[in-house]
Amino acid sequence: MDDGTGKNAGTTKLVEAKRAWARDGRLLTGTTADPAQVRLPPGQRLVKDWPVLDLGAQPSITPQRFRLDIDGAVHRPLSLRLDEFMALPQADSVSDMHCVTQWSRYDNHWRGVAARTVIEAVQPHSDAAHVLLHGADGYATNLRLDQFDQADVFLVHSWEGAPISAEHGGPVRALIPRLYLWKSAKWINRIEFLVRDRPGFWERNGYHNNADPWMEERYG
Ligand SMILES: Nc1nc2c(c(=O)[nH]1)N[C@H]1C(S)=C(S)[C@@H](COP(=O)(O)O)O[C@H]1N2
Ligand SMILES: [Mo]
Repeated sequence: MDDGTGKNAGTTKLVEAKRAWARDGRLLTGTTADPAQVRLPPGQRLVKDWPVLDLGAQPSITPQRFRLDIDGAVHRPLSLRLDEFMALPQADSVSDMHCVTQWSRYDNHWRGVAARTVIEAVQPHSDAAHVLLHGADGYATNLRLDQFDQADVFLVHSWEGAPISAEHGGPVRALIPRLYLWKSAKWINRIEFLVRDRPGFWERNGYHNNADPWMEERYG
């Protein structure tokens, strides 16, 4: 799916539709807000449920098949089995999520491993400035290392006290609550530290590289 053609006709249609939205600037309100003042970003509406959104190929990651590689521009690359990942220091976190398709959900209770725990463990090279998060479905999404290196960024395995379901990216997904949710890779299997930025799937298909909901950075 590297060129955005997707895995089947349905996926291709979905990607095409979203490319068209990006071209037309659909959903843009033309306003921005200060996250310190305004909890709900511009153009968003609150939901109580948690919608499922992906490219349609939901991999089934058994504990045996799970692997998380953390590599690239780091001094101590890691390749973790699920039990090794679960043995890392765990933390609870509460945060909001904001999807570019205009829904937001407040007060999600997460449990997982802090991004900062992982960063400390692998020791990024001094010139590492970006990360690319990969999913087991072939998806990828990029962010700056300083955006990943935040206290509210986690690799989560539980939501509201229960394991994250397969459709939401379980057993482990990324969670970057202050960026649009497409930056939060589901079924995460690789965190690649980079010296130079490299766009992921939606970033190559019309979405914004930075994805700040309060700046309404929907499209690139
Ligand atoms: N591996 C993977 N992660 C992914 C995606 C995907 O297709 N594959 N879709 C992204 C997009 S576009 C969104 S909006 C969110 C949706 O997460 P959810 O289905 O848990 O709501 O996952 C993001 N992470
Ligand atoms: Mo999305």
